[in-house]
Amino acid sequence: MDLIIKNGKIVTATDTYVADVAVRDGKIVMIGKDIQAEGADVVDASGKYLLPGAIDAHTHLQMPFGGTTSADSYEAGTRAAACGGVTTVFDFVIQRKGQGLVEAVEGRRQLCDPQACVDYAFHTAITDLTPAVLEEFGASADYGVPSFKLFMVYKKEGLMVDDGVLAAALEKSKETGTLVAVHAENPDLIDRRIEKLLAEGKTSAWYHYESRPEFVEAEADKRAIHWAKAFNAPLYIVHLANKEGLDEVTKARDEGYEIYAETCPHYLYFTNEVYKREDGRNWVCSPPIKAQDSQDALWEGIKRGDIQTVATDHCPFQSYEKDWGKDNFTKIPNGCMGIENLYPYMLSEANKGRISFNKAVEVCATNVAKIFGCAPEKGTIAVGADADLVVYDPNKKFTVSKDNMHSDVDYTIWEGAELEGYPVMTFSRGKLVYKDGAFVGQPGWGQFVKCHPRQ
Ligand code: DUC
Ligand code: ZN
Ligand code: ZN
Repeated sequence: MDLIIKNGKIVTATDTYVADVAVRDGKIVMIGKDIQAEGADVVDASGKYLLPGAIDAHTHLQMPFGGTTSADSYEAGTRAAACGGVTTVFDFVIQRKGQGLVEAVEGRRQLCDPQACVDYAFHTAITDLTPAVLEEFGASADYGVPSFKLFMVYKKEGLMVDDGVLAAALEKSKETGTLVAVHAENPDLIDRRIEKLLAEGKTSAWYHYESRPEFVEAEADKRAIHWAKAFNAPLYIVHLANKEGLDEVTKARDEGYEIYAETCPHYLYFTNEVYKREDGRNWVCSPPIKAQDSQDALWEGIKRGDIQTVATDHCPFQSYEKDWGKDNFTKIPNGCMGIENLYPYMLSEANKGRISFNKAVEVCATNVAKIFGCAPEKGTIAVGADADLVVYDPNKKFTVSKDNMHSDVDYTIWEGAELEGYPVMTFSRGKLVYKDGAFVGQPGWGQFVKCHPRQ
């Protein structure tokens, strides 16, 4: 035995109980009472919670975007992840025009492998769905990347696909056991609204929200769900932020369709009021943060189970880059940070009684592993699973500040957020990577997680 974590209150998506967890060669090998083993490191977790490491289903590390590259490298992003109790990140590979799917992933792995401080998996954002790429869905799944994202926006940026492409991908996904995810917003409305707002001299961050309000997102959610239903294909809507779209998800699920929805911590904590702030540009992301009624609906959706995952869409930019849009909101690189805040925030909400700890584990870890094919190795505490574990102190009070975060970005939108409880240790496959506020892991430790296609 290499490690025994004793007397922690183990929380999974379904159970809560006190026990010891024993780890050998990076795997959980025993769970029980009074486990003894000579030579093993022993951690006393009495009075603490022992949780599965979170899986961030949605990050953009070191990604060329918005005229620059997102500010967290794989090293910085996964270092911050470790310090926030995230032990696996799903990052997006962007397929270049003409590029094969496996080729795109292999290229990204070369960047990621030497830098990753925790384990990582990929979704591929398909920008060029040629017949050859459609035929490669199965090969990508066999390689370990059985999920694809399609952008219904970002026309000028060359990322957008049309409805024909979306429908073709959905149809193919069914045959190949893969899963299509969408960024849902209506591009034509956005472009017209931007043109009008700028012509009227409306250039502040608030108008980023006004250019793509609730109904702009809801229409695309409904359209994507329509196509998924038409082909009876599973669909995953990333970063859902509006009530009307969620209502459509709920309806489709009630009708028996396999529709999944993800939301993000910034949609759960902030409202569109942030865009009225002098530093509102820091919250500019797409879809934008919506009004209070959407936030309330998202929390209800989590409680009902109609939102299955909470992930970050971590895509930070430095202040000077956000400043490019001081006088024109369309020049602000889109994206917010959250990789280090996701689990502490959701767990703090659990600690305050808004949701159960089991629910926080379910949406931040277990459901992600199940939906994207890395269960049973990831996402829970069970014999045979990877020893990706978080020791959480429910009594530790924590105020988020740029100075106690571990990414490379020079500010945080979470500045001043007061959390009840905080992770005190993170283990990645049994290796301690974070302890009491400090990163203690190493770049290159993280491994590629080969995800399984759906059955
Ligand atoms: N939205 C963002 O805000 N940033 C990255 C990509 C995206 O869709
Ligand atoms: Zn997106
Ligand atoms: Zn994203």
